Amino acid sequence: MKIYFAGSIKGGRNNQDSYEMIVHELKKYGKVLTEHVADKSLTDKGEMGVTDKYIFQRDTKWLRECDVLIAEITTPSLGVGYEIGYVETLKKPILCLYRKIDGKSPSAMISGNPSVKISSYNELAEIQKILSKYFISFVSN
Ligand code: 6K6
Repeated sequence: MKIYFAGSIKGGRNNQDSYEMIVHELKKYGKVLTEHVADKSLTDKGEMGVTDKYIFQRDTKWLRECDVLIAEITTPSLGVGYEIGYVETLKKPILCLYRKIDGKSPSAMISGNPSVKISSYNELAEIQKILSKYFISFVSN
């Protein structure tokens, strides 16, 4: 299974620890196309040595190739929102995770969207259970 993991880059790297945990867990279920999104050394300045055009073409190709999109949406990101919309038009499954912080909640364009499944967590340790439950139902459907 090819998994596209989406997480904020230019939007801010405050939740990078969650991205790392999610990618660690996702590797149990398939090939993560976008492991670099969770990389601690990647800052909100982005990847060094590659152009924006290259990133757009590579990432949209991966979005067309993937079997599922898993997005961490706690830190709002234009890029992640775009990726969710792009995959929705391809009718692929989408799971969004967000961490309950300071009473903030995701955009209504995500939480009100019937094509998107959303799960919230308080602690990083909960991520493992959320993903295992999701992929068990994914395989049985
Ligand atoms: C390169 C040079 C300067 O800035 C960059 C940005 N680098 C990126 N590298 C890899 N993936 C990216 C990059 N920028 C955006 N993305 C994709 O959009 C990823 O798949 C993320 O899920 C999402 C992040 O969007 P922003 O708007 O938070 O950057």
